[in-house]
Amino acid sequence: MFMRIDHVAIACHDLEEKIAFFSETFELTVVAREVNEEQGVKEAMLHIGDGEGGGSYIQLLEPLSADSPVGKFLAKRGEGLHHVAFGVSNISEAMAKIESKGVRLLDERPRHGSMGSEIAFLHPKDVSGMLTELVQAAPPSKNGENVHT
Ligand code: V0V
Ligand code: CO
Repeated sequence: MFMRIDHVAIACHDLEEKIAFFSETFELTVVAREVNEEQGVKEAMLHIGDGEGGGSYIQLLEPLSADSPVGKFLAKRGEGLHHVAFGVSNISEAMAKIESKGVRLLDERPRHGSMGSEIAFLHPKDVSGMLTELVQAAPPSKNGENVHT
């Protein structure tokens, strides 16, 4: 069901500061930036890998408000690893299969994610304390433009 690790997400107070740190320290490139009102985040994706066949990302998350998921996480735990996202080919099918095994879904239906993806979260308490995200990537666009940023 899981084809790859899509991204590892880090909660932070200051997105620009963390972008500078990760891109300079690890020689990573920012490939997308987005404000996602529904998820309550301002985020950036830094690409890892050889650029062929998708690769994976570090996702940096700054909360839009204190009462958002990432805002609450920062208040409670401080900066750090927030979630791990796995790539699936069919998110609705994966959600149904996972739910049938007794794992609680935090989303009843897929939501809009970074770079045109569809995403859904699983309850961390049912996955050994790991907030887990499913990602169905957007189909590759013909002209290479990301229409979702
Ligand atoms: C909370 N808990 C976590 C956690 N956040 N455990 C592991 N990792 C995390 N990130 C624990 C928390 O310590 C509590 O355990 C328990 O879960 C319930 O947490 P809570 O503080 O009472 O509840 P809330 O209101 O903070 O909700 C937590 C959940 C919420 C996970 C339900 O954050 C959520 O719905 N997250 C999914 C959406 C999301 O995170 N969006 C932002 C990323 P104890 O203390 O009771 O033991 S958006 C994104 O990734 C995008 C757009 C993308 O990839 O494209
Ligand atoms: Co994510």
